[in-house]
Amino acid sequence: MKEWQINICIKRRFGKGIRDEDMKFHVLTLFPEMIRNITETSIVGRAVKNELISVETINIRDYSANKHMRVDDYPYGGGAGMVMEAEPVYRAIMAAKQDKATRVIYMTPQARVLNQTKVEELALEEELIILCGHYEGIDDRVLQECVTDYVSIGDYVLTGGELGAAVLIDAVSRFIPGVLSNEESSQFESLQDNLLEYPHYTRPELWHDKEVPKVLLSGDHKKIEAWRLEHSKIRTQERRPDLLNQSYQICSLWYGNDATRESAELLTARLSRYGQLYDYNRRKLQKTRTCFQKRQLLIFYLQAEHDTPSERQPARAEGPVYMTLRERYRNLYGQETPYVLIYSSKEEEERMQAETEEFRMHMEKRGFVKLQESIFHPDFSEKEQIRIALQIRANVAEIS
Ligand code: 6GU
Repeated sequence: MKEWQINICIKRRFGKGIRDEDMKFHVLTLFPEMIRNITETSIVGRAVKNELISVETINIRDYSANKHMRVDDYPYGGGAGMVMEAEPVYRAIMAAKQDKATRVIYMTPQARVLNQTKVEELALEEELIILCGHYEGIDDRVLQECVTDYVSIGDYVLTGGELGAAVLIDAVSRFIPGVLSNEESSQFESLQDNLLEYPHYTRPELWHDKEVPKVLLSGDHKKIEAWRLEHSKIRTQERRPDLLNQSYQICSLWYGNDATRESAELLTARLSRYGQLYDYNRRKLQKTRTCFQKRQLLIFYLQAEHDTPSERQPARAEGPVYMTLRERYRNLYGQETPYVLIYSSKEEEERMQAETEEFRMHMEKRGFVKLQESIFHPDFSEKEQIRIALQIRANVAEIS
């Protein structure tokens, strides 16, 4: 690792987020006991007790329009099995729905399989309605009218959606601050980088003739991080090679003062456990020819103060001389390498328009592809920061 590639993965700085959001789950089901079971025990149970999340179960049968409390009927067109009627499901949804915009998730094998990105996205909501079907399914008309998200938990068929709902609640709850005792643990995760976790070890050092890898005993954090990244990759190659071509190394290139550095550190850590920072205030780095690969994602951070063209003089006695983007990054080469531009404010975005367009053309010739522009600032709320990180990840997922 080169001297300017400051590895920031050990930095844990999410404590300061001001965030009191909890999460309300409304589960619509014919078998509320199945849901209660998971919400009364373990970590999810503790989170409910501590009022970080709440799980309300609504028995669809209570909304039956029928005096026998029946909720299902024979399918039109014939065939085996029963179909849940639209009306009771509709009434149950309406009972749960205080806010018109609340997302309604239908648990079904006929959907995309839940993944970590979807979980994080759902964790940004304040409330979720989860609909569990049974029998052969639910009358499609109520689904068309009410459901916003279809979620499966894997390519197999279950007897009902309740286990899926339990999985969803568990996975989403981990992202609600305070649910996990160590808040950071949900940020630095396996799968965040589309890589599996490296192997873990604890005492004793020798067990059944097997030793703990020596580097983990060295106390050298840089070496340990490098070892972990390497073994994450090896493990992913062995067990989930399909994930590797969705995996990007985050490289944050910044130029400016401590505010820019902070912005770069924060967003990088939100995007990746293994992100790297390149301090382009360094002349040496500006002069060094640097080639990037296809599987790297470059993030450029702009900063109002330093990037104001009127400040072509030294901004301050100690500050760097203003350089255009193109001058600063003249020695970069890519191979269809995607990049993102980060502005620190809306005003900056407008002011920089002409220059960033010139930069885009310059970069295109050098083998880079612009992915997006965003505004990011360390003072943004935690939610907003996560939203921006998710958006970048979603765009990266689209090109891979
Ligand atoms: Cl969410 N529901 C049901 N019934 N079956 C499934 C599923 C969900 N995910 C995979 N199979």
